[in-house]
Amino acid sequence: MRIDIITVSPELIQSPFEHSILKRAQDKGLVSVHFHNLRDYGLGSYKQIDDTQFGGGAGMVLMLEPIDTCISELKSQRDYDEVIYMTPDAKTLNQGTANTLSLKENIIILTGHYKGVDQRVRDLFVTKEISIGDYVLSGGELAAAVLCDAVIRLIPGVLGDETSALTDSFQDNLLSPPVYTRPASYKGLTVPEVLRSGNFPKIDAWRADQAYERTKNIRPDLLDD
Ligand code: 6GU
Repeated sequence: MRIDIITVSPELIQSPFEHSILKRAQDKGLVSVHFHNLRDYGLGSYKQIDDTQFGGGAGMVLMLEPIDTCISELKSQRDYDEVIYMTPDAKTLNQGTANTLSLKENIIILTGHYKGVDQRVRDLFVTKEISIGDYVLSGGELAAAVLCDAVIRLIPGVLGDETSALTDSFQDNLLSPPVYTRPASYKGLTVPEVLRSGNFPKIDAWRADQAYERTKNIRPDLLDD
């Protein structure tokens, strides 16, 4: 998989890709991530990338031309499955979307800033818009890093234990059951007996029950569908 990230702040998004699982995925050649500084495609000697909005109002808007130039250059080099725009005014990211995206070959992720991008960017180039939740971040960069983490860890071969992504919370619309490690007893708090019983069918049943109870208490909305 190849991911091209277009941003006004590459420095804000690069470091998560230099550590842990995201780094290992790249080292293994399972994904390549490329950053493009929108400023490099800016207009004139000031490399202008934003302007005030028509109709008035506070906040700058990212201009159409620099984004067009950058996306067109990328598209001239290869075909893209999706051009994703990170914005709070979109459908919220979920595990299903992450699963779908993990199967794509080439994607572009555009991150907004300031007041966002000229609407015509969205009309002309963007194929999918994603928010990561109902709150506002200063820019789409951190949201793009969140999206990439959720997607990249699902690419086959990225996680050491092939099955571990499958038992994650949300993979099956249930929250994860509680987990414990040594010591079996600590300051009077003991690990549930069943987990130390060695009876694996019983352990599975206990975990399924706990997952359901947790979901019912914390996220009943997940049980609706
Ligand atoms: Cl994708 N961008 C911004 N700026 N804020 C957000 C977001 C995205 N998702 C939730 N809040």
